[in-house]
Amino acid sequence: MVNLKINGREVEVPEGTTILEAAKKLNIKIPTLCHLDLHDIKFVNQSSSCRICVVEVEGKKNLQTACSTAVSEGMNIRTDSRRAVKARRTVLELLLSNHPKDCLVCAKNHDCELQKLSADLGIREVRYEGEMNDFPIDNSSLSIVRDPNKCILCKRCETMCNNVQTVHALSEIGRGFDTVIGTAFNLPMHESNCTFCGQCIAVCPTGALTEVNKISKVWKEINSDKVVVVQTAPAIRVALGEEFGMEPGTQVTGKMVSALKLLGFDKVYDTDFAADLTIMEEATELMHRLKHGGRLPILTSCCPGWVKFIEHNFQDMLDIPSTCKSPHEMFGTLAKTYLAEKMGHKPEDIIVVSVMPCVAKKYEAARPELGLGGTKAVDYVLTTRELAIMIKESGIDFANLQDEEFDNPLGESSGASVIFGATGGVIEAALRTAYEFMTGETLEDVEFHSLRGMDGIKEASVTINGEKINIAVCHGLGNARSILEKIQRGEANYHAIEIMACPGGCIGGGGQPYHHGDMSILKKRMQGIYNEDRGKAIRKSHENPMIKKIYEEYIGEPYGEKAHELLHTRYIP
Ligand code: HC0
Ligand code: SF4
Repeated sequence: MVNLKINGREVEVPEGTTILEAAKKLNIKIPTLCHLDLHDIKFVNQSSSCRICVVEVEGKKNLQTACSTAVSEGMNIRTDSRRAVKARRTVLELLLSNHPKDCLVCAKNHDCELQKLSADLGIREVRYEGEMNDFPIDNSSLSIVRDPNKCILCKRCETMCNNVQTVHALSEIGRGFDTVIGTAFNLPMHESNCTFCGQCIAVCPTGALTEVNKISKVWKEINSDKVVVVQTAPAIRVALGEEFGMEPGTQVTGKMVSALKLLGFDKVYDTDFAADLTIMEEATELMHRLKHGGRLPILTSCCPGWVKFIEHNFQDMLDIPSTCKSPHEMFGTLAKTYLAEKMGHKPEDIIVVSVMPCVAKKYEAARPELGLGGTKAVDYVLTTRELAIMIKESGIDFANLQDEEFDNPLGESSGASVIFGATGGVIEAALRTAYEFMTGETLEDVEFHSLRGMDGIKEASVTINGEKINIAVCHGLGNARSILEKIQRGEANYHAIEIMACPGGCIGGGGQPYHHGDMSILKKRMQGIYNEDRGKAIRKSHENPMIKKIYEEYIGEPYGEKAHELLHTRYIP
């Protein structure tokens, strides 16, 4: 252990602790911009590039960066000396001198860490005026807008993309004033190897990386003659409340439905219904592969960031993901076929909007192989944050809304579908159904706790009909890469694997309310998801009465001919 003094107060911390962490123990906050420590997923951005956290250390001539300087025995530190505070303010003013000051219209207004720090340090003028960068804005992709003029070179996105996700889409280009964080050869994002997972957006402290905004397009549709139907992903309902001051994990399903109706959507449906449908198809596909010697392990295919990752990096393995479309695409397909017939509308008169925690879904919706003869199954994707803006701009008092129910026939769902939103949930839901399909027996205990939680790779074995089925779950693309390499080397003995691109699964998606590095928020959302499952009368997908009905009325057999035509897809090398 090491003993030291910070601002005159004594503290004892383990060897290797940084000044920043030691100060935290004394409830002394040293401001930072580049530093980010998401310890639950072993992600630390320690680039020391912003120099905001400088402190005075007795005996040292220069100020030291608290985020990267380890404590030593007898150290005497001042975080609040005039010299340290003045240096911090100067660094911040220099950053602001080359930053567009369009905060009022910036996508990050109120969520920007640079803006907040300027307010916290009481900056009232920027004393340095000089040249400003004028880089082109990259809005080439369907998911992400990159504005290098707002980048403060903190490298959080680079660490997230390269170290956590192992995609290596972003890195530093150029020198000095001309430095940008960009793609290889500074190509537009849509031409790069970016998976659109959106995790760079989730950690960007400023408005340099944001989602493509579709709010005005959706308003236009709502105010048109079209029938505009909306579906909501599982992970939205435990995070949307945060935008209205509620605790993370608060279940706002009923209020969310009310708000969507007030916004003017003609019908409000649930992606969870389609998640139940996915389970019917995926569980049947697994049984089919087991019975007919198909290639194993089967990999879940509902996460578009992950699908793009395997298409880029493991082209020899494109026969192992499940061929199931993702639930919101299944929903879109059924909305424009089954529902259109039921409602007596032409498919082209129906507009499908998905509210998702994810920015990759925006890109996924435009994939041609998921379309329906020239039209898209899903027309627009909004993130949780975009929905919150629509609710706020409409003056809806969200916190005091009465609960309302989803519309039917595509609004009824089981608890199994809700847990799709957290890492491990898809495979747990599939097991609840596969077990009963394969054994013909009732599964009494539906909760598979070994598949839950924030560990990067989780494993479990379940015995079904005397056969041991080996399961793995991973979240974060770096973990996906290690499991795929293990399969490639022939060292893996799994039957089924769930992969989600975002740490924590969809609850941690790049379109969710910003967590600003507080991982307890993800855990609370996760708890909210499991609470919602526990509160459901039906907790297995195949017991959802609407699912039974749609197979009887329209689809026929799970994994049958019509199911293939409507609900399955292929992968592009
Ligand atoms: Fe997910 Fe989904 S669970 S990807 O994580 O499968 O985005 O929430 O909507 O489609 O259902 C995201 C969340 C979804 C889809 C579902 C899946
Ligand atoms: Fe990297 Fe994901 Fe950001 Fe693309 S969206 S640059 S893959 S972190």
